[in-house]
Amino acid sequence: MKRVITYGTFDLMHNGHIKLLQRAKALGDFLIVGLSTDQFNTKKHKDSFLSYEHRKSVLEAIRYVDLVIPEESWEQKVEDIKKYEINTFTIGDDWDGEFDYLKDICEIVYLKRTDGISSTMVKKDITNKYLKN
Ligand code: C2G
Repeated sequence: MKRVITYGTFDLMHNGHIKLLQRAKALGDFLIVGLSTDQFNTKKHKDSFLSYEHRKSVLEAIRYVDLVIPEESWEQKVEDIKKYEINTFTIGDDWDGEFDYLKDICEIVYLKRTDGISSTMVKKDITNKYLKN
């Protein structure tokens, strides 16, 4: 069984996230998602609209996702890869090169980021559409 891991905030799930998860799963047989906790989001200078528990329940309902674990620090990736016997680490190429230090313990795949959509854009569009009137 080929095991894949990826990490992210996955706020306000959109097709950029879905396409990432779909391609991540296609890299193996079992996909683990390290989901950024609300506390870790603060360290990432990210403010997710939905709570960790809400984002976790959405991810767990997606057919490509087999397990969701909390992402609480930048440093946990090495430990996670060893603990879950990961073959492949993958993430969008907006992170290109940032995680090459993992190359000694697993394969690294940077997947093309989907253009034209982001959680930030969704938040802005909702604001413009519903709060301006
Ligand atoms: N993504 C994508 N296309 C988009 C938006 C996001 O492919 N239009 C990908 C990102 O590249 C990432 C995943 O979807 O691989 C989750 O995106 P975010 O929730 O923005 O994750 P991020 O804040 O980049 O967290 O330790 C790694 C970090 O936790 C990654």
